[in-house]
Amino acid sequence: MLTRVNGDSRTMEEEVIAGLRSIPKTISPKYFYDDEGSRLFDRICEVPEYYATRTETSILELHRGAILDRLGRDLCIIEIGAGACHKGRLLLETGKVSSFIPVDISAEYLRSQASKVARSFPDVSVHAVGMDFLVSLGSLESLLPEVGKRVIFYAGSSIGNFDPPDARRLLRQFHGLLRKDDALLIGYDLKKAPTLFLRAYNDSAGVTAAFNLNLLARFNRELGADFDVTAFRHVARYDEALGRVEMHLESLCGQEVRIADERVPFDRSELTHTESSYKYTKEEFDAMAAGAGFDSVGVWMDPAAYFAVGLYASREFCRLEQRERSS
Ligand code: AVJ
Repeated sequence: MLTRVNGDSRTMEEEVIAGLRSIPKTISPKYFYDDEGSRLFDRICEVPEYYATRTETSILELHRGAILDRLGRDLCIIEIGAGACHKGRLLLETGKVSSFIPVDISAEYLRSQASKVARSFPDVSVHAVGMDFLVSLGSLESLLPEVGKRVIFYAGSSIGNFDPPDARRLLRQFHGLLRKDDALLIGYDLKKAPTLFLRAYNDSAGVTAAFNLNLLARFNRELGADFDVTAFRHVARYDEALGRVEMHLESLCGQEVRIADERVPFDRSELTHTESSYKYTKEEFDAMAAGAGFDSVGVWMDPAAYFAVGLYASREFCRLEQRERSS
């Protein structure tokens, strides 16, 4: 079964033009994932330098039994940004899950993947939800089962795309869907030697560069823009003070680009910020989650401590509100 939820949001055209009119220029990373971008992201997950997906999968494969044992049986897994549902499947394979609610903005793709999941796990009730969770998360509430423990599953260090205040707000929204002792299971990328980040976001096969530049090609395809993709260059760097990898597109010359009916000037060497990917220590992440109403239950890492999967229990909401009032 698929439910679609349409929230009001600005169109891609409005949002892209506003971002390119701001200083510095920015483009939201959510626009990476058209069909071509999703395909390129899958290829990023295969390049040797990009450790994140591979490492998270190995953590889940090794520890999923122990992780879910902390929660009991008859779990309801709500996977946010589920895509191909590969990681959700890893949890369903434990046999401890009775319902699975994958949520993704690409409704059609999600429908086909979710029906495959339903066929593989006939005892699990599967209900796919096609929506932009940044716009409509609240409308999930009416779709969640009353019985069983709810587990929001947000994998892949997608949380890293948000500036910490926005990340905390998103965690708080997740908290709003949970009752006392329901859980959040979340993957995040750990702080480590900057050279490892630089390699991971500047892979030698150039797949990350193609992924970044695909934004411009997508705007040419879908917004009738006239970007010369060869006149921009992929840049990735690590800002140690902010604890984030940044991706940018650098204009290689002074140029003017048309998008819809607008003309946007770019200076030579001007950067357009296309993605942040925040890295955390366990302590930093626990503190942010605590600020959103979550107590740490456990954390699992790979032996090299590249990546972490954290399990958090939701405190009751009234206590959180009291704490906020008193602080
Ligand atoms: C999907 C946001 C987790 O930040 O590492 C990979 C996206 N960008 N290579 C990340 C990404 C460039 C990825 N996330």
